[in-house]
Amino acid sequence: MQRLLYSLRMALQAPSRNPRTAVVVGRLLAAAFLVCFGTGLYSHFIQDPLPGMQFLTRPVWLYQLTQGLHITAGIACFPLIFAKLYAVFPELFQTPPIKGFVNLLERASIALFVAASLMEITIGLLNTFQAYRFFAFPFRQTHFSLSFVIIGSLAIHIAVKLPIITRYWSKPPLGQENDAFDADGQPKPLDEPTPDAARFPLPDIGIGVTSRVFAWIDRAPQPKSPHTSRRGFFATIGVAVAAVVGLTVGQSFRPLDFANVLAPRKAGVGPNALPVNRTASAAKVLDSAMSPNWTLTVVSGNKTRDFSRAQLKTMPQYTVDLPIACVEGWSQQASWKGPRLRDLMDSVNADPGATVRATSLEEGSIYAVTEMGAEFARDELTLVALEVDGKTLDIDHGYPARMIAPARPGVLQTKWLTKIEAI
Ligand SMILES: Nc1nc2c(c(=O)[nH]1)N[C@H]1C(S)=C(S)[C@@H](COP(=O)(O)O)O[C@H]1N2
Ligand SMILES: [Mo]
Repeated sequence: MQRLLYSLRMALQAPSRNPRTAVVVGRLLAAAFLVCFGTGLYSHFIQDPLPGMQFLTRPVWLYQLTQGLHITAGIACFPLIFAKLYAVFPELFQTPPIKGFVNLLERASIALFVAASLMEITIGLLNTFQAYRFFAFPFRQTHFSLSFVIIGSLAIHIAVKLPIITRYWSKPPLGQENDAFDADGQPKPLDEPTPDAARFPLPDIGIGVTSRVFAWIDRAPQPKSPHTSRRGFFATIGVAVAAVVGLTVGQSFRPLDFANVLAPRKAGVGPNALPVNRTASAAKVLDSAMSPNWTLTVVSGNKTRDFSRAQLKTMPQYTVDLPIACVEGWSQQASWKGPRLRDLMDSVNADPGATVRATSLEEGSIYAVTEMGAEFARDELTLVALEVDGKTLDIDHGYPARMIAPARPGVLQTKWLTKIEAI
C-alpha cells in the first residue's frame, strides 16, 4: 500500500505541481473566498438584520456592487479551486497516509474544506440560474452556514501551512537563491525525507500483475521544461478565470452586457424592457392585481388609510433612477415614478423611526412580506412605484404598485403591494 501511494505520488509529479504554485493559486483563492464571505455576510444581514442593525442607503448601487462582486468572485472560484486541487493532487498519496494526530486533523480539515467549498460554489451557481426553487433544503441558510465551515477550516488550513506559505510567498531577485527558490527562480521542492516506501519490496499476488502495474506507474513520462509548463499552467488558469468571469459579469456590470452569454439574464429583455424574476402568473396575482377595487392600505397603530391607484397618483410624484439588483447576480437600472414611501407613512402619522412592513398580494411566498428599517423607509429615493421608464408598471413588474428603494437587494423590492404598515 505504502509503495503504491509512493509510486502514484512520484508519477504525478509535474513542474506546476509545487508548493509555490499551491501558494500562488491559494492566495487568489483565499482572496476570492474573503470577497465572497464579506459580501455574503452583507447580503445576509441586509435581508435578516440583527436588532439595531442599520445599513447604508448610498451609493444607490451599493448592493448591486457587493452582490455583483459576490457572484463574480464565486464564479472565479471554479477554475481557481480546480487549479489548486490539481497543484496539490499528489499530496493525496502522501506516505504514510496519516503521519500522526495533528496530521490527521489537518487532512480532515482539508477534506472538509474542499467538500464544503465545492458544495458552496455549486449551489451558489445553481442559484444564479434560479435552481433554488427546486432545492430540497433552504438555500440561503445552507449557503450561510456552509460559509462558516469554509472560513473556519480555511483558517485552520492557513495556520497549519503558514511555514510553507511564508517560505514560498515571494521569490528572491533573479540570480539569487534562498531556501525556497534556486537562482533560476525555480521553486525548490519541500524537503521531505525520502520515504521509506520507495524501498519497500514490490508486493505481488503471484502472477506478476501488481509488479507490472507498478512498473507502468513508475514509467509515467516526466514533463520536459519546467518553465514552459508552469507558464502554460498559469496561462490556462488566467484564461479560464477571464472566460467564466468575462462571459457572465455583464449580468451585473452593464457595459459588458454584450459579452454576457453564460449568465441567465440579459439586460433589456422582458416586459418594460426589464428582466422579470417572478411573473404575476407564477405568483397567482393576475386577478387580484387587475382588480378595479385594488387599494393600498397604509397602517400605523390604529390609524388606517386606503389609497386607490388614482389617489396615489394625485400625491406628489417623484422620479428616481435605481437598479434592481437581484441576489442571483443580475441587475438592471431603471427609472421609477410614484409617491415617496415616507409621504405615505406620514399620512397616517407613523413614527419616523419605525420599521415598515410591506405585504404583497402574493400569498404563501417567502417574498410576500418584507421589512425595511427607517433608514430606507425615510429615504427620499424610496418610492411606491407606479411607473417604470415612463410607462405604467407591467403586471410582471408589480402593477398596481411595487416598492423600490436604494441600495437594497432585489428580493426586498416587493411587487404587487397591498399593505404597508409601521411596526
Ligand atoms: N411579491 C413578490 N415580490 C418580489 C418577488 C417575488 O417573488 N414576489 N421577487 C423579488 C426578486 S427576487 C427580485 S430580484 C425582484 C425582481 O423584480 P422584477 O421581476 O420586476 O425585475 O422582485 C422582487 N419582488
Ligand atoms: Mo431576486
